[in-house]
Amino acid sequence: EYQGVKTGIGNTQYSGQVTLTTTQSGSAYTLTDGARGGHKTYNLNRGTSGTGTLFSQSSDTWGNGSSSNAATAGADAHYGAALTWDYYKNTFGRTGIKNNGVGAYSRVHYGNAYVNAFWDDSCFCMTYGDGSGNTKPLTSIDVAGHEMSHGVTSATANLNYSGESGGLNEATSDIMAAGVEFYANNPTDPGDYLVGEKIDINGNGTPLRYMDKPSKDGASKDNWYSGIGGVDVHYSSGPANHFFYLLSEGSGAKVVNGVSYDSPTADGLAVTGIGRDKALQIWYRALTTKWTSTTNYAGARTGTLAAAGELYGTTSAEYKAVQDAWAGVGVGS
Ligand code: ASN
Ligand code: ZN
Repeated sequence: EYQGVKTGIGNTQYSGQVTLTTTQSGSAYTLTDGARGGHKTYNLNRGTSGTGTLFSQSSDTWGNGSSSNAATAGADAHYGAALTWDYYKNTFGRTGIKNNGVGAYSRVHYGNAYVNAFWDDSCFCMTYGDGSGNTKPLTSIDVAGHEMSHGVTSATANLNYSGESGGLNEATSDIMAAGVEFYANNPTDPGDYLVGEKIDINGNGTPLRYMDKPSKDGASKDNWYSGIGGVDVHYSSGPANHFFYLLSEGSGAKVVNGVSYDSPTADGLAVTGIGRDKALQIWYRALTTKWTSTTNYAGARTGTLAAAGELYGTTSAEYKAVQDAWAGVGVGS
């Protein structure tokens, strides 16, 4: 019987109509991405264990844009996984989460009205709940990029998920999520320095996190302080997210893709941004070649400076911007 890589259509909830890489097997199509390590997307149908069933149907058009159609979340998740694969491959030359060419798998419709998504190293898989009222699945591009990047962190620096290293682990996922979202260049979900702006987790349209001024979420820290290692890793990520924003875009007011940002600095001094692409290269190089499981904020500064020195030279504007952006969030001087 015929087997082959196909290009299907996804009618997603958060990203409009997209193309999906699928597999034809006889008369059926499945959400199996033969172009990206065989990444498969499964329907848990509200279960919480195993893999449920591989999405399979007689047509290669998936979902209808509404959460009431089970394949819609499948389309969003399959698309997000493909984007994340392509982003790492084309931005950093990384082929898959472990850089071994092997795809992970996704599970959607986890539990009942489960308002979270998570990466799990032990199954090498990612899982999405359906959100409040089972109508807001957590399958947006940035959440996919965030969760799969936890797998990349595990496979590289393996930053411990507590204390300052835990904040750096969380920030790495937020930073790479922004990278994936900008890379996608999707008109329905343009790139931004916000996390979770599509999934309405607060019920009032606000995002989960803000990278220009993390404290806008009411809990995240804008700047490093002694003792920040004692707060939840999703809030101690703040200074690193803030660093990344400052390094990319610089301090002060700015509009990017129609979103207004205003990023103050801890020391009141201006930071001149070097652009997101260079900032991502510096962060990724530090993550994959400088940091270890116990790296703290001081070590993150040292590692990103070493990375910037190797990439651009120690007398470069990029190196100085890394120094200035860390000073802007209270790390080093
Ligand atoms: N969605 C959460 C996160 O990726 C799950 C967790 O707490 N690890 O951070
Ligand atoms: Zn996370």
